Amino acid sequence: MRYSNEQLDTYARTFEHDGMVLLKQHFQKDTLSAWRQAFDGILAHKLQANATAVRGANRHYITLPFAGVFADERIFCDPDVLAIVERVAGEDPVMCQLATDTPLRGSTYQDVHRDTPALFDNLAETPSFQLAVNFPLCDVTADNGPFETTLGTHRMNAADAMQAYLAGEIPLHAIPMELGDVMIRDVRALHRGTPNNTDAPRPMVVIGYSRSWYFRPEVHIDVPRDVYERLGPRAKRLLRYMPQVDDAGAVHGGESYLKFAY
Ligand SMILES: O=C(O)CCC(=O)C(=O)O
Repeated sequence: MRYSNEQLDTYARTFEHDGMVLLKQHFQKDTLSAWRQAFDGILAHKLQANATAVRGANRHYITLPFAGVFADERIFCDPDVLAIVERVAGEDPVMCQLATDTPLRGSTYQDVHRDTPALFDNLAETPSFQLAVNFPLCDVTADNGPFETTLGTHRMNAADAMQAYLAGEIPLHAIPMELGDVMIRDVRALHRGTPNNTDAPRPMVVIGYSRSWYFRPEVHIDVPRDVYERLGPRAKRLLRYMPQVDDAGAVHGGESYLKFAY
C-alpha cells in the first residue's frame, strides 16, 4: 500500500505524540510466511546450540542472516515505513539491525524498560534518533505474548517516565497484531515483553533504523558482498555503515564503518 503525504503526516504526528504507530495489514502475508518458515529452522538450530541472547526466561533474541528471504528490499526499503521513519528521525537514515524477539512457553513478564539511554543526561528528551520497526511472524494475541508499551514516554525524562509509570499515572497497553501488521516505535518508550502461554513460538522481527549520524556499536548486520552488489541504491545507502563480508566472520568494512569503531 502507498499512503498519501497527508496520511504519512498524520502517522508522523501520531508517532510524535504516542511514540509509536501501527500500520495495519501492511506487509504481504505470503512474504512473511516464507520468513516464518526460514526462521523456524534458525530457531531450532540456535536453541539446540544454546546460541541465542536470552532476554528473560524462555525469551530469545536472535539475529537474522542478511540473505535469502530476509534480504528483501520490499520489507526493509518499504516506502511507507521509510517515509514515516524519515519524518520522525530525519532524512537519510541508517539501517543497523535485523533480528527477532521470540518468547516461548514459560516466558515471563520483562521488567518495564527502555531500549536505549537518552542522548543527553538530565535534559528534556530530544526528537527521535533510534527506531524499531517490528512485525510478527504470526498473529499476536493476548495468549502468546503481546508487546506492552506506554504511550508518550519516549519524550519524557527517563526517571520522570518511570516514576509516573510506577505511580500508576501512565498505563501499559497490550498491542495485539495480525500477521502483516507493522509497528514503528521509538525505543525510548517504556515497554515490556509478556508471557507466551502457548506452545507456538511468537517471533517478532525488529529492524533498527537510526538517524543518519547515529552509530550503535551493540548491533550490526553482516552484509554478504554478493547480496550487497544486487541491492538497489536506496538499500545500499541504508546499509552504508554495515560491514560487508565474503563469508561468515570475514569483515571487510562498509563505507565509513571502521572510522566509527573507536
Ligand atoms: O518481544 C517483545 O515483546 C518485547 C521484547 C523486548 O522489549 C526486549 O527484549 O527488550
